[in-house]
Amino acid sequence: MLSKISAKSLARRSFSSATKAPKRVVVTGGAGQISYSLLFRIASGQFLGADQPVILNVLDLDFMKDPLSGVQMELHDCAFDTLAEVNATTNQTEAFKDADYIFLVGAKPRGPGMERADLLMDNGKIFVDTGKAINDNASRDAKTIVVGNPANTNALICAHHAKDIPKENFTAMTRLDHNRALTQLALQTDSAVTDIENMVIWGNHSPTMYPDIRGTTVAGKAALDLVDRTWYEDSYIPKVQQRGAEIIQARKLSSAASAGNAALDHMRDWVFGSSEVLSMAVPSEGNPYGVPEGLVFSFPCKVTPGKYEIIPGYDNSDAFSQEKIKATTDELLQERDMVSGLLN
Ligand code: NAX
Repeated sequence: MLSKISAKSLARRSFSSATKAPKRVVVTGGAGQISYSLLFRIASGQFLGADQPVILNVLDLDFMKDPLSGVQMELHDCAFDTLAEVNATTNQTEAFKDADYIFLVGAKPRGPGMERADLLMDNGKIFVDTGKAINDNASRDAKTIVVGNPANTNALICAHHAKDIPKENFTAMTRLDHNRALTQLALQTDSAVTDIENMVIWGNHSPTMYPDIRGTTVAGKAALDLVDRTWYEDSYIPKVQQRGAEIIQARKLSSAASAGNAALDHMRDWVFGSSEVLSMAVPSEGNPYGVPEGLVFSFPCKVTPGKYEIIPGYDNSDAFSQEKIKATTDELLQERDMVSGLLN
């Protein structure tokens, strides 16, 4: 049985931007480690700007209500100018009420001996309820990013059950993979990440993703002219694909601050636009690449304020790209088959 912990409205000192109405931002998995980084950045204005008050609704499961209330206390203790209110709750209806922006971070982790299919089903069921709760409570324009794994398929399920909200408002995060790909290329070419343009992650947020540098430039030069093809295929691609596992091995914990950072990048760029080519996992409906419809797939995207579009024109006809894109597409099709009972 879900219960509300508290919903204390803070009497904040006056905003420099008192004329702006607060935006409601929801973060699920609020007591988890990604949220412990993400929440403080949203609250401090790094998501919507220093002149935009936010009301943060932070959701976790009932058994996490004590740690969740501790996070709420710490948010209070920061006295952020942009934080109008912080509500810690274990009640989905309350969390998603009138939400403008939704970060779905919470998910069940893969336990010992658990098969991928079990993980998909267990999390899938969560995202059925979440989709319905968003549908029944959030703003009709609410924009959602799914971070909790398996992120692409969770987003698909969630969008399916939020029947009155446009599908394209549900996305999944491959921005961490994109950022990892940028930095690994910058390190190899002894350049800055800001020198790199046109990086693309195709497909699933999983080890089948395809980090594609065929069109990428580094300070205006073709990336593939600057690196060895063997390095690209045998070192770079596996490094980006397996970076999450590498972090777990080193830190004994999974990526947290970098994941929170990527979620913030994804949502901020979606809200404000960007001149960069960005990787976003988005519904595949109407995509120009022949990826089957009914998946949430990472494509190169152009983002203008409030709107993204899949960028057409990448030539994926070479055998290498075809094989990579097929592998990640097949995996997403298999995931969808495994949860087909949740997509009725
Ligand atoms: P933690 O285990 O630290 O925190 C997860 C929190 O979510 C817990 O407090 C848990 O109680 C809560 N939770 C579980 N189900 C919930 C539900 N139905 N409603 C609300 N809260 C719920 O995990 P953390 O390290 O924060 O990672 C969160 C998710 O992000 C995991 O699924 C993880 O696999 C995924 N990741 C996704 C990445 C991506 O690029 N898409 C990268 C980082 C991360 O691995």
